[in-house]
Amino acid sequence: MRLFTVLLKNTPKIEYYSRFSPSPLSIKQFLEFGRDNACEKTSFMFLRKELPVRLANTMREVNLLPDNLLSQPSIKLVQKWYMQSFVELLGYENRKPEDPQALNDFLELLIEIRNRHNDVVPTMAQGVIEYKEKFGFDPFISSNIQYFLDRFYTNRISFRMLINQHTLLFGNDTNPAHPKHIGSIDPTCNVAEVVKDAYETAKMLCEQYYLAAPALQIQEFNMKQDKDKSIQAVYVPSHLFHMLFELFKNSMRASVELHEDSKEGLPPVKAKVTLGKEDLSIKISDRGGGVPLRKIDRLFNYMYSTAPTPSLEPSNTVPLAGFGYGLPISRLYARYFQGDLKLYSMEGVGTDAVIYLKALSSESFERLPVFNKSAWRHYQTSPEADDWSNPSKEPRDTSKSNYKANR
Ligand code: W6P
Repeated sequence: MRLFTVLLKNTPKIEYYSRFSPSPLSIKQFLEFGRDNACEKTSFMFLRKELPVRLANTMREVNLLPDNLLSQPSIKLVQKWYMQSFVELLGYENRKPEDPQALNDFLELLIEIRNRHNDVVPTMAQGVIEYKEKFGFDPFISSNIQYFLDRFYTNRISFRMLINQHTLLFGNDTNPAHPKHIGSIDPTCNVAEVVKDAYETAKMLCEQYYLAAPALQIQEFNMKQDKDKSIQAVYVPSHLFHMLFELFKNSMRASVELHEDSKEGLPPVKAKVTLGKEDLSIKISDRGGGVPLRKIDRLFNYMYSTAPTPSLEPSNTVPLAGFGYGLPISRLYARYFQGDLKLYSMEGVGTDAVIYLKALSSESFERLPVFNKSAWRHYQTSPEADDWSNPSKEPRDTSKSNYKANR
């Protein structure tokens, strides 16, 4: 069936499911559910409703994008994937949880859906490129896209989190490498170990490309647990790795490019891991020359950081490319469980990047976008005339410079 026909037939269902708000879970809840005698039937009954709810909320929001963007072929392709997954999930509305066949089919469907959605991020990026090539960079569209993609990718992170928990807990492949993990969660995640891991991986890329890489120095301040024990988190190590790897790539690139020809050698990248009552924080500091404040926002801007004509081929991308979608998506991973990722740069010297995580798994609830009136309003606002003064080139020309003609 054509997309149009499928869409027409299922519009009432999308509408129905999008009226429910997604139900956020905390890491503690993920853990408790998965820990002892996790029940596949319960998980099945939760997911056959929650997954369509999360899909429908996001699908409604996609439709609010400007027509010029929606009509790009890459965006259409992504919409098709969402529609197909949504329809396939609806096939379980009336299946019996007592039927072992239904449970097995459902598990296989989740794996299929996960694979289908593997390339959503580069494909959406391609859509933004297609738009930019045809219509150019527009600050209004850019802020629309920023708002949308932050929510869309957060939804995707959450969707994959739910799928991964189900398939890891109930698939036959019980994770042999990490028997202590509950699905994708490590209840005793050694943060410094993940820091070292991410550093080593970035270092290999850096050395391949630049034939040198900065050293790493790690410091820990455990103000909460056993003072001399390394800091542990209840967290998804793959999320943490993703963020740290991205930060290390950026720090290494800046450091090597600034100090390539200097005799003093490469300044090390320093990592500081701290644990307080509320926050578990990880700071990565480089001496790579920093970024002026004016340019910091751009590092997180999707439209700005999509290169004009990149290729989807990984072989054509530069190692340590950085400044792609890596930073904005890393920040979404941090925010997903109520943390954050911030950059503090001092131009001329270097940059501190800080990842903030919640120290308590009972406080790390999923932070999920909801499709509602308030979200809808974000897409309707027209570009306002600026409500801050513009410096004039000719000082005190009272005849025109500050005359309120703009709006
Ligand atoms: C830089 C630019 C940057 C982005 C993110 C993390 C670290 C750094 N260092 O110079």
